[in-house]
Amino acid sequence: MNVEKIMNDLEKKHPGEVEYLQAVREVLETIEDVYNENPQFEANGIIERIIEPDRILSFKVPWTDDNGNVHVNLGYRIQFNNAIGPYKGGLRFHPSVNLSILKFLGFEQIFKNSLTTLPMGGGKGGSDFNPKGRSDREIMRFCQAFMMELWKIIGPETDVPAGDIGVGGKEIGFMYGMYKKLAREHTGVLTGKGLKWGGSLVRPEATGFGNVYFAKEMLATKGETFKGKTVVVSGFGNVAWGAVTKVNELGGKVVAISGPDGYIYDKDGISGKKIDYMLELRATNEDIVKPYSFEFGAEFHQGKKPWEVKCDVALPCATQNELGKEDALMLVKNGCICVSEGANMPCTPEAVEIFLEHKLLFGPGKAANAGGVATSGLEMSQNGMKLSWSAEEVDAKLHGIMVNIHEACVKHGKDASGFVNYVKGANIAGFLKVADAMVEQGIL
Ligand code: NDP
Ligand code: 2IT
Repeated sequence: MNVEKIMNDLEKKHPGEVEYLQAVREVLETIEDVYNENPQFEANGIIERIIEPDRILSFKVPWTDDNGNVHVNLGYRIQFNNAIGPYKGGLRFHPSVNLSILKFLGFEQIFKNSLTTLPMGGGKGGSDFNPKGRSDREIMRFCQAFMMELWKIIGPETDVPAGDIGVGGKEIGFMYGMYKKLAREHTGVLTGKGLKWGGSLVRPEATGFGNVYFAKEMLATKGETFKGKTVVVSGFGNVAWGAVTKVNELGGKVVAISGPDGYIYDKDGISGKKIDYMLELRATNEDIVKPYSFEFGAEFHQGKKPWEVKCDVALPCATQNELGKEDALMLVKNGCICVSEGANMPCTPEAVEIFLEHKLLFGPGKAANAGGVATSGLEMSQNGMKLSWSAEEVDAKLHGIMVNIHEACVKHGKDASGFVNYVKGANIAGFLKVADAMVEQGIL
């Protein structure tokens, strides 16, 4: 495989799609050896076929605000690869959404879903709609308008969307309602549904829980646990909330958490009712973390990232490329031993290089945050069987899946010195299964 030639060709076809090109390069660079050892991959054009999505649906979403003004947003669904199962992946509503971001997310999702061991292909979608400051009725009208287009290409055996940034239980509810009306059927076409109409227990907290389970496995390879560890988390959304909750359960102390307004440092630890308070703040759509500093007497660092806080474990859980080289150097200098990505691609390639160079335990998103989509897969199973499992059952399965993903990363990522490069391990383990399936199914 000639990585530079493939990347040059891809860049010519998709100029300026920075995030997409970044995600593809990382995978190609780490699977190169395995690819070359398996001539059937080259003979079947696996790389050329896997780096381009099967198809992209792009549509306009017209909707009316509470004052009667008309707005038009862009909507997308990227069906990337369905070699091992129906397309599966979240929907993101955020003003920054564009094709490059959705293609990077859809591409990552192929390997992440493969790692879960469940039969799910890769996809992603979303819109540049900004839900911030919008009323519930405005969000409902937007979600309905979005689904009027999306429903044409999704289905429980075809493509199963879920949440991501800006899309939680409320938005899934509105979209599901419209799908049900249009398709005239009550099926598991979306995951992250409400518990009363087909959702799975533990799905809301699954990504954060899974991320901490993965970090726990990484720590165990060094004879360490979360007990007494100081932890720093970025973002305060669905994933960060689950992660903070689980760190507390395992005896760790979260001393910093961030929002777009900056971060708070709480030396006493963010736990119990403080977590509930953060959730309330988020629901108000105002400053996310600043009011916390008044309520609990914590320090507020406006416009700053939390990576300057001394910690043992860092969990970036906000968005892509939020942790750069300087942040990585700061974490290393302060003695951080483990970084586990709750978000998708939150660490820049330069930051990842520093973590690997300094032999930190570094869990890449496609392995470390796979607990969310894995539990979506469990929701699909429950929908298919028309029954529901208890929280304990789902959590036990989620935990087992994260342990297996960790094992797969170790198997494919351990070098002669015993150091585990989890980036390499995750990419190889995720890739092999999809590539084998593509070879067996012929050129399509
Ligand atoms: P949420 O919308 O619940 O929270 C996202 C958080 O990140 C919020 O605090 C948000 O602040 C902040 N944020 C979003 N975009 C930006 C930006 N461009 N710059 C700075 N801050 C930003 O999303 P999730 O918690 O669901 O998702 C967080 C990350 O985890 C994403 O990378 C997502 O792809 C990934 N992920 C999510 C999964 C899931 O099941 N939900 C599964 C696996 C990965 P604000 O709201 O103020 O914008
Ligand atoms: O990035 C992700 O894995 C998600 N947003 C969850 C996808 C899903 O289908 O549950």
